[in-house]
Amino acid sequence: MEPVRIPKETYYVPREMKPASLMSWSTLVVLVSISAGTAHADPTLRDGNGHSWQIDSDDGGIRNGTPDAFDGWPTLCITDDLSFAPTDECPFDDTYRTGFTEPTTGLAGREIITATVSLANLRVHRRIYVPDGPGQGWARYMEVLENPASTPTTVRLRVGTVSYGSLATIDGTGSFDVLASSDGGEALHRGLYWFTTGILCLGCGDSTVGFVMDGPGGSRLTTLENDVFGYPSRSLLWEYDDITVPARGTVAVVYFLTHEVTHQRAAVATEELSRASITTMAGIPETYQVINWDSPICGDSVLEDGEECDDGNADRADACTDVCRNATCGDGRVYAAMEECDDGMANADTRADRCRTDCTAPRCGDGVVDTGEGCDDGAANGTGAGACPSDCAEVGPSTSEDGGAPSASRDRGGCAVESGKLRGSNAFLPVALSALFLFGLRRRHRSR
Ligand SMILES: [Ca+2]
Ligand SMILES: [Ca+2]
Ligand SMILES: [Ca+2]
Ligand SMILES: [Ca+2]
Repeated sequence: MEPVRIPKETYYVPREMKPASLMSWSTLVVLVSISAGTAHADPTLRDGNGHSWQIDSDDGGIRNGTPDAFDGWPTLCITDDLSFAPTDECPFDDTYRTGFTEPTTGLAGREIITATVSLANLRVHRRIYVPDGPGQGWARYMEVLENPASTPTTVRLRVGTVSYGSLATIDGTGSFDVLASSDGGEALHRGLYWFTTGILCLGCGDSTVGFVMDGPGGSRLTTLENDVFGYPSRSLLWEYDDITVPARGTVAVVYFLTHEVTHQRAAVATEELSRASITTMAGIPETYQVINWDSPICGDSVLEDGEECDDGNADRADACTDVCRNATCGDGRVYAAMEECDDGMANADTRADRCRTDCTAPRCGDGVVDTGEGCDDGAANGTGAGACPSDCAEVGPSTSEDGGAPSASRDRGGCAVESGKLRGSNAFLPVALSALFLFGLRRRHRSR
């Protein structure tokens, strides 16, 4: 039996439960960590969903994520030994380590740039970009390989678990479950370009995570495995082989990681990231040759395969969204001129305080008792005869005009129940108990 996991950090608080003051967290929080006697700063970026990404200043991996995810992952290994096998552990000399040199930042503080080190005759650094726009629960990793020599160099690049299990989000279950993927299957293989995995462990703060290894038109993936180094449920690596860095040129390998708190949101967010846009590819220097993406760019004003529209911007609130889809209710983006709200798959017509499935905000008259409402009978509000008043205010005993006879609203006992069905059963309960009591009295009377 697996031991119960103890959360390493704070419990995850769903976005809708956070006070407004916490929703505007500062964009960059630098936490100082003490590790193995070495003091170093590990910068933490918070994404657009309020989740944190703490970047290890030594290897550029994610030291910790909240909700708990990725811990210690991904490490980078680069070798010019092209016979290197996926089952081989990366030699220390091929593994990216900075010696805890302080990272710098780019993209207005949203990108962590780790120190440059020499590996396989290349100058190597990592860039981790975490935007904080609405719904942006992701990090973009960019491995940058600069060739200072006058001759080209060909290398093999590994991302992920290098020598031991370190993908905390999928531990504890003994299995590695692919929840959604670019081909709809549940197996990892080199033909995939995105997938999601993870467990939702209630109370432990784990999240569902997604991986976009490369763009569908530019795949260079040659290995994608999770069963390595004896850690089938805690290891994950992939490789890009035969990467030739031109003389005095710079090559970049770009991939994305997502944090979400439901499987459905993770699948949607990860699939959307697999389609490149001016937002997801922001800030990549033109001198970098990105070798694993060859996709249409959403936002370049050119209507291409896979795009319903392209209005040349990254605005997600207009008629053509930031993923080049025509705006619809349910796409998780508030179409400014047409919708009051849109929480995507969280839209609901029977839950309190949710955005409704027609993208209108919860209100008095929608038939659901929302915060601030004592009752809500929908179209029956204000029709009298015990119905909820037209302003959805609770009808209290002192304001009753019938001398204190129970009103339908009072029968609800003031409980903020969510659906009409639940309210109906609440009102029915005292009646049923009274009937049973009277029935029992009658039987006792007859039996005498
Ligand atoms: Ca386009
Ligand atoms: Ca737009
Ligand atoms: Ca919408
Ligand atoms: Ca309501």
